[in-house]
Amino acid sequence: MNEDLALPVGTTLDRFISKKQEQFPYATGELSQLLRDIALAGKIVNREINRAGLLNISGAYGNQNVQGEEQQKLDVIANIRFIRALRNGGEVCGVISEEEEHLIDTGKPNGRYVVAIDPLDGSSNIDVNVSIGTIFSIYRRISPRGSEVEARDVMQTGQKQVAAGYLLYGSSTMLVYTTGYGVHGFTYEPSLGEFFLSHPDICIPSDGKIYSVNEGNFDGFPETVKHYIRQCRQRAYSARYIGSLVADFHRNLFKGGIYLYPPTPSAPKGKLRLQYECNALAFIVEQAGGKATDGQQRILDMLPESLHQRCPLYIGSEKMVNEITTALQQDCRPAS
Ligand code: AHM
Ligand code: MG
Repeated sequence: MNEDLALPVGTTLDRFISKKQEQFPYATGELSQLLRDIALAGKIVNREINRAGLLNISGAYGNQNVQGEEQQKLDVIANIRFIRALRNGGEVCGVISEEEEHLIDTGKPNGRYVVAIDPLDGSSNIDVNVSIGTIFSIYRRISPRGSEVEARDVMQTGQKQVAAGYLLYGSSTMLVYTTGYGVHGFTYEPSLGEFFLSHPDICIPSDGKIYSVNEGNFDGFPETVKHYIRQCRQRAYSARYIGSLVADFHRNLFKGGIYLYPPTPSAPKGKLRLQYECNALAFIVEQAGGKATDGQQRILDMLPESLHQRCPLYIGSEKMVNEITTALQQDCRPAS
């Protein structure tokens, strides 16, 4: 018999999560269930994304779909899907979303966790069939269970994350996550409707030859960043910039590289959001052996001051992030 014909299909996300939970005798299973809820919402959003072109066609005929509902932009749909899943699950008492101005009380005061989410990241790529993603961070609440969620529950430093991950809707759909014990990647098999473990124990190369930055903003970057980018060019590094953070990050995670979103005069704190974008990817990259800073300090040490706080981001292979961070820190040292 040809062995290839009967290859095992592998480990499902569900099985993997259950197995990991068994290693912790006191685990209640709530975090596991929460990860499953997010994966399920991700499958639904993935389906919507794959039909996006068709939705737009029907949208052109009166902006209504077959159910008579208003056509909505995909980022709004994704926001609704994820928040609904988190609300229904019962493990989450509060959610903050890039798409929502205020903290959302899920009405589940017994929920042990709070979630920060960017439901659909890569807004400029959403309508044009280019890779986009979902980014999430999970924290244990600080306020007592049984009470209403409070602002302090969602204003924790990134190092307090108990889990973080992203979904990448690319040439295939992937879910990558960490609970602080390594980073694991799962690929979606649409015909079976399951995520399968495809990339266990992901490690980022300690150095790389890819730099990812919007060079259209070059003239507005700090001199030190300009100098770093010029060095990348002189070393003949490859410039790769999709404009979807998840996709750019994911490529660099596997190939080695650095993603930069520096401050500019029009965005003095950069563009990316500490709570929905930077923290989750910083947790993942550190777990994979890489680094993430805002140019001065570790992203995971930053205490958020407001819900939609922005921060510069330098993230990726350790040596590359060290090089630019050291240079930026020197800029800020008082002259002796
Ligand atoms: P978004 O949350 O509105 O999608 O913005 C975040 C995105 C990132 O995915 C991407 O890396 C960056 O914005 C691109 O910004 P720019 O177009 O300024 O290069
Ligand atoms: Mg975003």
